Formats: sequence, C-alpha cells, structure tokens
Amino acid sequence: MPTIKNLSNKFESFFGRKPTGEAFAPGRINLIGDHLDYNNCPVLPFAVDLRISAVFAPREDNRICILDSLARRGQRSFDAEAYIAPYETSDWGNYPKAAVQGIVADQIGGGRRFKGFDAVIESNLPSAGGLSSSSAFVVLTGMIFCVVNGFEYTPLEFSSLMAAAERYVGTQGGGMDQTACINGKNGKVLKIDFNPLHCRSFSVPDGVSFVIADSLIKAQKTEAAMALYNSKPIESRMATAILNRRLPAVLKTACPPFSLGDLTAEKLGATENEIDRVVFSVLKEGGYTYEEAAAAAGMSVDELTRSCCLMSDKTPLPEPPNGFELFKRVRHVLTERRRVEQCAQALETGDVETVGRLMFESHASGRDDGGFSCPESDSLTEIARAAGALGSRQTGGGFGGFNVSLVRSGETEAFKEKLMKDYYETYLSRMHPEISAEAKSSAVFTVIPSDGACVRQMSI
Ligand code: NG1
Repeated sequence: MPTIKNLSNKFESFFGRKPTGEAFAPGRINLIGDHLDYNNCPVLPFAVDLRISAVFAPREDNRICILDSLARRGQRSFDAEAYIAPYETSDWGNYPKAAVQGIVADQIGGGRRFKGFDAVIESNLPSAGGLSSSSAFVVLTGMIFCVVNGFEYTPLEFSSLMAAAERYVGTQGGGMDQTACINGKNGKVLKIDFNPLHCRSFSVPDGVSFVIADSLIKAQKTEAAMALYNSKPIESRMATAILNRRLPAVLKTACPPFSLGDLTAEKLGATENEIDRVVFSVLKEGGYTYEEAAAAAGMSVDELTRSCCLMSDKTPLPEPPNGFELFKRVRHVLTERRRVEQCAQALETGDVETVGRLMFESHASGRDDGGFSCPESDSLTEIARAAGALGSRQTGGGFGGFNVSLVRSGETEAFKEKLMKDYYETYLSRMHPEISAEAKSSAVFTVIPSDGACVRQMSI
C-alpha cells in the first residue's frame, strides 16, 4: 500500500502542484444478512482495514480529474454539471460520476456552480469480490466533492445519498455497503436497520478473528453478474407485488407489505408464525412464469414488467428456464432476517458458537433459497467448516467472491494453512487450473473491523 507521501509525489508530478487534502474509504465484509438491504431488512456488516486512499486539491473550475496511481487504469476527467452522461457500462469512471451526479442532483437550484478537484487514488481492496470496492470508491469521491464545495451532511444522510447515487452505475442494490463504509467503527460490527436508516454497533467478542478467503471466482458487477445480481431485487419486487394484493385480505390488516421488510409482526399485527403460514400459502412453490406472476399480482404482464421487472437497460428480466422461484426467495429473506436478529443478540452476549452456526445456516440459505452462491463458494464454506471455523459463509452480492469465516484467534494460522491446502492447492487446482499460483498465494487473510471513511486537510 503506498503511503500518503507516495501518493502526494505522484500528485505533484502529474498535476504540478501540491495536494491539500487526503481521504480514505474502507471496504466492508457482511457478517450475515445478504440480499436483505434492498428489501429493507437489517444487516450486520463491518468496515475493514482495506481501503481506497486519495490525495486531492480543489480546482477553480467544475472539472473532476482522477488518476489511478498505479497507472493501471489511467485517468478519468468529467465536469460536475446537472446531467453527467455515464461512460460505457464497465468503465471505472462511472463510480466517481455516480457520486458527483448524486450530490449535484441533491444540491442543484439557484444556478449553483460546483467546484471540481484533482485527485490521485490507490486501493488495496480487491475488486469484484463482495468487499464493496465500488461503494468505497463512490463514497470516497462523494466525500471529496462535498469538502471542496462546503456541502455538509450527517453520516446517515450521506449514507442514503450515496446508496441512491450508486444506482447510476446500473446496480439495483440497497444501502448496506455505503452505510458500512461511512459509519464503520473500530472493533465493531454494525447492525444497520433501514426505513428509517439506523446503525447500532456491537463489539466483536474476545478471542475470535475474521478470516476472509477469496474463492477467486470473480463477480464483476459491471458485466454479466450485474444482471444476475439485479435479478434478485426484481424477484423480491415481484413477490411483494403478489403479497401486496393478497395479504391484507387474508391477514385482515389494513397495511400491505410495501417491501419484504414490512413482513414483521410489529407492522402487520400478526405473529411470525401467522405471517409465515399466510405468505407461504399465498406464494406457490416452484417457478412462476410471467403470466402466472402477473395473474397472482392482479396485473397484466405489461404492468408487472414495467412496475418491477426492468433491468437497468430497461429490458425485462428474462424468464429463467424453471420460472421465477419467488417462494424460495421470500423464504431466504424471512429466515435470514431472523438470523440477523439472532446473530446481533449472540454478539451482544459473546455467544460465538451461535454466531458461527448462524453463519453456516445463512450460507445454506443463500445457496438453496437465495440462489446467489456458486459451487466454489459452497466448497470453500465446507472446507472452512472442516478446517475448524466456528462459522463461514460467502459474503456480499455473491456468485463467487469472498467467504468470511469466524475462527478462534489462536487457530487462525492453522486454519489459513488448511484452506490453502484443501481449497486452493487441491480443489481449485483441479476445478480451475487456469487460476494462477500468485492469485492463490494472496487469497486468504485476517481482517479487522475498522473505522469508516474520512476526509481531512493534509498535515504538512
Ligand atoms: P457487493 O458485495 O458489493 O456485491 C451488493 C450490493 C449490496 C447488497 C449485497 C448483498 C451494491 C452497491 N451492493 O454488494 O447493496 O445488496 O450485494 O447483500 O449494489
């Protein structure tokens, strides 16, 4: 990781002046609760000690110029103005554009002029691994843009703003990543509740560590995996459309679930058992065709498609060969939400066995009901179990990327060696001989829950 001094030297030689500020934005690991945030259900992530760093200086005009310090990805420049046209889908410059476009839209009015900035960035956050390098980059750019323009937001306001802003790149995610990146706390796991947004932190129990391991299956959300990822929020909205139509009459409640996060005893005035009974009698097991889902929601196929099933390019989500598995998706959301609540309680009482058990259960739910795992992440989880992890699961958006394991602190080195031998040298070499030894050698490490993003004047 380059020091700020190295970044400053690069800045000076590229821009011909000294930087005036520095900024950092961490990635995050989600301990438990994936594909819940866009359903307004709580999650339990923490910011990690891997981050994107930047040095910057304001400009007098509205141009934003960002240089990747490794020159790997070059430089991107654009103007902060009312409409910022995106680059093509997979371009890294869309992340800073997303942040700036979100803030400009929020601040526009009164013919306001915006100040731009020059920046040099560097990252030790692996991309496309479910560690939210994308949101870290959005938050980093957003913070710098706010500082140079004197815009002030509370951390929660800024979290919501950046969550909405990131959808500019085409993902239909919730707000977990940006909120964890902004509100992370050293040594703490965050319980994030949505609607309204709220964070509560829980100390990591003594004597355990988090080991993360890259399955080395990339889930680059800018490409095909974006469509895979977006299919999950779309299926959730389809299920909600069906439940919205049927639930009030069956549960005799005036308040339909506007999102799956509203399927709570408190909101619906019914017990959890009643809610489960009704929800899983309204939804049929097995796949829905578009026609079946529309009929169940009391809509035409066209209405259903337009109200919930459009991908980011405005085309309808293609119908999967076995139909939309709405029953399973909702079962994942309802059971995972309860696991998140139980896990928060277990963290509070220091019950690490329960935290671990819930992590394994969560992985199985993402695999069997959520439909966002992959064979490699499943094998990695089982290998972690056999290697003595208290718990292990794929973390983040899924379809590969990192696993997080909860391991007794005295056992981390032996655990990592076992993963190296059984997953990387044996399983992965057999299944993916194309993956390099170099990639495997740096794929497993311990992470520490860390503070959230910050921006400050440079200390000279
Ligand atoms: P990652 O892990 O960065 O792919 C994505 C979404 C989250 C959340 C998780 C799954 C974005 C920016 N991130 O995260 O909101 O839905 O998947 O829990 O869309």
